[in-house]
Amino acid sequence: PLARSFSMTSLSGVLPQWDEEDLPVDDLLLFEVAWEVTNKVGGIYTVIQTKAKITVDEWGENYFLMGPYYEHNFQTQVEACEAPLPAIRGAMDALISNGCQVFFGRWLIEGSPYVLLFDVGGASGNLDRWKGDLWDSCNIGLPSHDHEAGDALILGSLVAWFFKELTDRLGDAPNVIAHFHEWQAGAGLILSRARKIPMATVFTTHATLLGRYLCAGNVDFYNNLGKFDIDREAGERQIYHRYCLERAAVHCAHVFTTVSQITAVEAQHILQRKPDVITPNGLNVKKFSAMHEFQNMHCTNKDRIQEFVRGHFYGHLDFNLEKTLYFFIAGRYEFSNKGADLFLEALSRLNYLLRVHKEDVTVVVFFIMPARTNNFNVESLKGQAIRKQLWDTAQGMKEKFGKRLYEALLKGEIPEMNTILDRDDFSIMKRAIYATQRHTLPPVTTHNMLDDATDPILANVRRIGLFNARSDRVKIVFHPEFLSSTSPLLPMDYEEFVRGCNLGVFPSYYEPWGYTPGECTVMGIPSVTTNLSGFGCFMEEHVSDPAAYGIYVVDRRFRSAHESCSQLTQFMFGFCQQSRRQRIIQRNRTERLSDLLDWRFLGRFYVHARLLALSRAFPDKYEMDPMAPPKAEGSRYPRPYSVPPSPSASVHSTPHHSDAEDDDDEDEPYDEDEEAERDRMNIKTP
Ligand code: U2F
Ligand code: UDP
Ligand code: G6P
Repeated sequence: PLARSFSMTSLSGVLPQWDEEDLPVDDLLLFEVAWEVTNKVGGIYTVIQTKAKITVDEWGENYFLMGPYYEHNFQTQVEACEAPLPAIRGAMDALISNGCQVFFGRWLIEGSPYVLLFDVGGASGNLDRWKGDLWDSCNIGLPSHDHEAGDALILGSLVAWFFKELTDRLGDAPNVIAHFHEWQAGAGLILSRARKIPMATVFTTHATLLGRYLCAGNVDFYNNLGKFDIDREAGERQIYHRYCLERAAVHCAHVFTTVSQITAVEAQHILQRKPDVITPNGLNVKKFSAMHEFQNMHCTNKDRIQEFVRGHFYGHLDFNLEKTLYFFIAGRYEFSNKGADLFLEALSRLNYLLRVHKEDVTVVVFFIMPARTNNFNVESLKGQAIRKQLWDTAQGMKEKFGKRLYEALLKGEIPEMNTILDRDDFSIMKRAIYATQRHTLPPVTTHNMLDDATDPILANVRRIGLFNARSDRVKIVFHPEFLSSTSPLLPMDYEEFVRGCNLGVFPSYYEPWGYTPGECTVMGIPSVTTNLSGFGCFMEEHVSDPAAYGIYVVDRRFRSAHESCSQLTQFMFGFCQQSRRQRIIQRNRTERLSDLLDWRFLGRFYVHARLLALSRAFPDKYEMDPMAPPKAEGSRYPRPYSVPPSPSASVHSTPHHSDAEDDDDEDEPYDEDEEAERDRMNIKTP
């Protein structure tokens, strides 16, 4: 049993408590600093990039993103231009005349925000001096072997220097808000505050360094949150200096925020400050003009995945592709943090259940997690080549057949079907079929793995024995590289792939937010998440019956690993028992949750954090009434009106649906649009 004592109610006060008036953005400048501005590393890039549009809509020309300069990124993503404000140009010139390179332009993403990028490599000659400055201002010393921390300090020193030059030139107005993300940007905040630069500051953490390390090390994290000797733990993992940067930044900020309630509790213990505001991660939800467009997109992309499967499983296609479901997990390869361990265990049980219940469903499961490889393996490439060859053979025969049929019809005859193709044609077809014989099982991985023997996914696949045997109802495909539309194997980009799948499975143990299930949601693809992920908790809080909407939340907090695994297995088994029609209805519901994840709603938490920071940095100018009554609760989605409380429960309570019935949409008086309309009217709008 896990963490029964772990309570988060104490943090409900972190939601905005005041009705925000619009910020006087014309009299302000907003800067957001992050290592991932124009530079994709992980989820923070997604935060910054998807949020840009609504921030530009609000702030217009007064919004600037700051990050590291990389020549390649600049050339491919940024359109250089002159900075609009004389004060910004002046501050840039001050740095440039001292030998540091600063670049300005528009980032070519939706919203085209301004970016200010600092050449970290070019300024590395100053590192030792800046290490001294850091030590003098806050007694944090950086070891020479940690280049990532060194780079973070260089960026921070350049940023703080820029802000000093800028605010000197601006004087009293406009006021500056500087919002820093994650410890890599933290040095800029620490130095700015040590130098008493007059600006309002916000710091957002997207995880805690120590939390990530402790969880990856198989520690019972959530039951022991209050008990860790944090300094010693950081020291033992050789991240003490990084931890100090992170913690100092947290305490220097006027306003401290994090991405979820669960990470707020973690931060309170690990970083020793309670977040002032929770700033959940949103998405830039593009609505598709046609109502059911995303259903069609599911269908066409699923066909493309199916083509891959036809090749990969050549010679073993004794399962019905019409009754095959596609599940996947994707993300950075943190085996246990991302819950791949639990997933594999549950898949082994699912395989057993599908076999004993003699279900005719087959599940093909993709693991998309980058590991060290030496390119695609021969067997996988051969599979696709054979599929292509069969396709070409079929096309050739079709043409011959068509031509002879045409000739016969011209003569007024109906040809003898048995003789329309000759002996040679049959030989060609037989040879093509013989080529599909194989003496090996379809491979579990698509690449040559460098650490084959020790790789955790492969090691566990060996242990549970899921080797893609004919009798297995669960088949595994491990693709240890992010997807790309230029791949010779599975030529799809990630978004297309997600759309084509039936279920995303993300049973994370450590996940401050977790973008992957949210991305599934806005594409109308159901997913599994957990109550240890920020996203999962957020959905449980805002949706009455998440499972009915295709969001399955595995309880990893109050149950043992064994119980969580059983629950995950039941979710997946229940999903497999749904008819096609039930899946279509479920996808419609899933997609309806999109509004909840849209920055147009979630962006207001950022607005609140900025106002709070202003009121603390410039109390005379920006007032906030701390006694104002709490604002109304956020939006909440009720249970869908029609039918079952949850589709998996419905399997028992509704008459069995056969796939034959699925094509007939008239057989049931069901109106999805009407249901949607009723749901909408029940949402307390944000
Ligand atoms: C969080 O994801 P991130 O994309 O920020 O995760 P990483 O890019 O892996 O970075 C996390 C930090 O931990 C450090 C790393 C970063 O500072 O340098 N780190 C490390 O030093 N050594 C390691 O072996 C592993 C990590 C979060 F996890 C998601 O749930 C959120 O969705 C996302 C966006 O908010 O932020
Ligand atoms: N992702 C991707 N290509 C892939 C698989 C995943 O670009 O083949 C992206 C995915 O869209 C998501 C990010 O990687 O935006 C993972 O973010 P998440 O918040 O789930 O985890 P993090 O890496 O931040 O811990
Ligand atoms: C979409 C399409 C349907 C298709 C279905 C497949 O809804 O509009 O034409 O039959 O997807 O769904 P499935 O859950 O079986 O992948």
